[in-house]
Amino acid sequence: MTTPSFRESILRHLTYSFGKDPDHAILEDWRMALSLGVRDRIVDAWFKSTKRTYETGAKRVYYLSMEYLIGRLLEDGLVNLELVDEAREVLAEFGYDYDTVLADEPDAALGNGGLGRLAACFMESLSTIGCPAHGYGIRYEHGLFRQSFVDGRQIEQPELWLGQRHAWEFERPEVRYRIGFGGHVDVRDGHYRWHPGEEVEAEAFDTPTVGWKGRWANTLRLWSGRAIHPFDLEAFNHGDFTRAAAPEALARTISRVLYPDDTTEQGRELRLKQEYFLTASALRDILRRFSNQFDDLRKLPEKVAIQLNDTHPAIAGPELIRILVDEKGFDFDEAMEIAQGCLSYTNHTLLPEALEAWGEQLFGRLLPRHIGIIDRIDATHAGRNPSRTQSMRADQSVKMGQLSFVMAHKVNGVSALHTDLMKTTVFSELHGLHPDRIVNQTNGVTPRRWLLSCNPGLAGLITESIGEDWVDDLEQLSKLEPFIDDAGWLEHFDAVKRDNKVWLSNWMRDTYGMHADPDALFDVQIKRIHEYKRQHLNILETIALWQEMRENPNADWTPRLKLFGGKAAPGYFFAKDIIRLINDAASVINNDPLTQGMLRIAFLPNYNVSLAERMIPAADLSEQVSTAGKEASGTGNMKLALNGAPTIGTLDGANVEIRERVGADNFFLFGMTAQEVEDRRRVEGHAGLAIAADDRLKGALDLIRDGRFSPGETDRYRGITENLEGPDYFLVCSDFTDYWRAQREVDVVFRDDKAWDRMAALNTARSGWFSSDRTIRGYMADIWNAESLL
Ligand code: GL9
Repeated sequence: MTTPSFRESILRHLTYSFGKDPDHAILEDWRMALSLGVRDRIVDAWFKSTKRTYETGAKRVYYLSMEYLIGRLLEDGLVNLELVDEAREVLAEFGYDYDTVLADEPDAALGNGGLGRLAACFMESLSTIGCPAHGYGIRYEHGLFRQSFVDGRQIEQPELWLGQRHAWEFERPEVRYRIGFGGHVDVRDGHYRWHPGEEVEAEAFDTPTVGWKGRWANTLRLWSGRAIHPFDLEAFNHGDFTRAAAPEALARTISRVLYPDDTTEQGRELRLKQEYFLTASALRDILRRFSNQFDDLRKLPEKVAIQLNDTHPAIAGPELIRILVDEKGFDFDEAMEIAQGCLSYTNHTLLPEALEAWGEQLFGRLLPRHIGIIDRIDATHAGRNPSRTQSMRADQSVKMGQLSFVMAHKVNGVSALHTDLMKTTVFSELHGLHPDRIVNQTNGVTPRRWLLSCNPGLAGLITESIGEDWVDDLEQLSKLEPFIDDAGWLEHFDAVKRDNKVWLSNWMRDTYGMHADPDALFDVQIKRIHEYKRQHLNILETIALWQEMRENPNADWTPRLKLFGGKAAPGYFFAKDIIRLINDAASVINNDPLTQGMLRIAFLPNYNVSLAERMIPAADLSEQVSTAGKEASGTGNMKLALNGAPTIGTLDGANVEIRERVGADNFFLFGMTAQEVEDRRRVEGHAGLAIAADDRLKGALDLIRDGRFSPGETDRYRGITENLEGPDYFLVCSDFTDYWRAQREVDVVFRDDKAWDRMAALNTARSGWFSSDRTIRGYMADIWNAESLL
């Protein structure tokens, strides 16, 4: 069989998969035909990879995650298979613009933020490296909500990524598992048997994920909820149509929505059900695959590595023990050892409100067998934990962090600082008991998406300068350093950034009617809205700067555009107030004739992966201003540095390592260290002291309190001002003065074109270490003991 050319393949799909000829095809038909053309090639790579994994009997990696923030997939496939030029030509031949076709694809927003995006970068890197792997997750019908602004306020609408045709998945109706909840547990002669009171079916949907140059492809398997008896015919025949359809509706709710919350646990039964649904289906699938190939379950840790992406799939420990003991006849201790050999756990945050703990009532009602197993794990572990201070059962709750730690052979943090803090704070005692268990794997980002495809201008300049090997060996970017002394090269680098800024500015004008001057400094803060990330520190500084400009309008100001993007959890009212304040400040400041051309604010709505791909290449300055000790790592910080935006930031998360690598001279450091933060919190009235010592800060707070940005409603931002003047837990006031100082340093450097370009280019040249390929290699070596099959 001869492989058809890419062009033929696209046209064939248009005709035979969608029943259209080129004259009648609409944009979506072309997008789908192109996608299926790409998918065919991915499938070829996929089959080869699967075959090779079976033949070698290699160890497989399983990534269990409640979130995969994959965004659009068409460009990913085209870029990794190097089909971009051909695709562009074919589309042009039929009068279609490549970028318009790509933009027609909905974003798969099956995640909230960094944790979900990291999972997506990891899937791509696992394939690029050729590590046999499956990602397991939930096929949410509704991903993260769509955000819009009405009078500056965040409005949430349901996201319907499956509302249009989706090219990338294969439904696997033959792969279904029954997942139980509730019911009771029988004990007979010491043997336990769980009889669930309710069951749903999990059905698999597979998306192949291809790596660089199509050398390897793995599977992202997402589970969808189905009813076991989808239709109650008896009810229907009695005319009760609602009741007849109820079982199906109920079963489907389990995969209906992604919880739109990044930190606080909803305490909702459905969330716990989702977590068990994902984990139990994944484990069934993993064991079925293992048993097809091997016979002795004691060999499981040799052939299977299961990574828990945060505690959300922590029930994997007890579930695996349950299967081994209740269904396969192992004794408890051996089952626990096998499970520990397979499992490892990544902690993604130290925020106390994000550490999952379930009420034992709820947990015991939903998973009556598992709560017994957890008590047994706890008792077994108590041999090493006599004080029981780190017990997973305290205050009538089940603590998933402790459970994950005890059930894992390795536990990792996501940046050097975060890993150190894990050892000295939440997990200090468990770390004392298991001093070799905690390891660090600093996060990374895939350079295929976050440089090669999102920033073709810069990628082109890099390839022209050092060849294309950097794409899967990002540390080669260091070879750019000598070019940075070449004035012509640096000008080229500057021109690329400028083109990207012009592009974004045009896009903002066409899409939102917003004005953005490409000559201004594009100062970018894009991330979830949270007090610890301190978007309010940024807006306070903006307001203070505006005041200073008004007082001195003829001074030689560096023009700035403050760009924001990010969503607030729907129930997080403080964060929503921050959004509104930024938008309110924008309306006032953007319309002030006195500061026109000097200062603007733009909050782009509905921040998602695709918007990030547009904003990051155009950024001049990266805002990473979290309270030190609170941001576990950050990954946006890496994407921005890689794309030539120096950071203004605190010594928090991976900022620390970014600064070490790009050099202190190429990073605008400010603020207290994690230790100083702890000390400062103990200073009584710290916020008041900071305000009294800084007239600019005081002036900005006064303006907000006096209703300058909320005419006719002076108390609109009372929540914010009272918080900042009172408890100010995140120490916005105490870090303000130093932040202001660092921002003025930015102003000075930015006005020296050469100096700025150098700094920006050095950020790119020295960010190679932040590739997720490096991170995955670290996991393979230190945690999974897995090998590449390439
Ligand atoms: C997070 C951390 O807050 C980030 O600092 C980190 O970079 C990522 C990935 O490790 O994980 N943990 C977490 O719960 N979220 C993170 O971003 N939140 C969301 O994903 C919304």
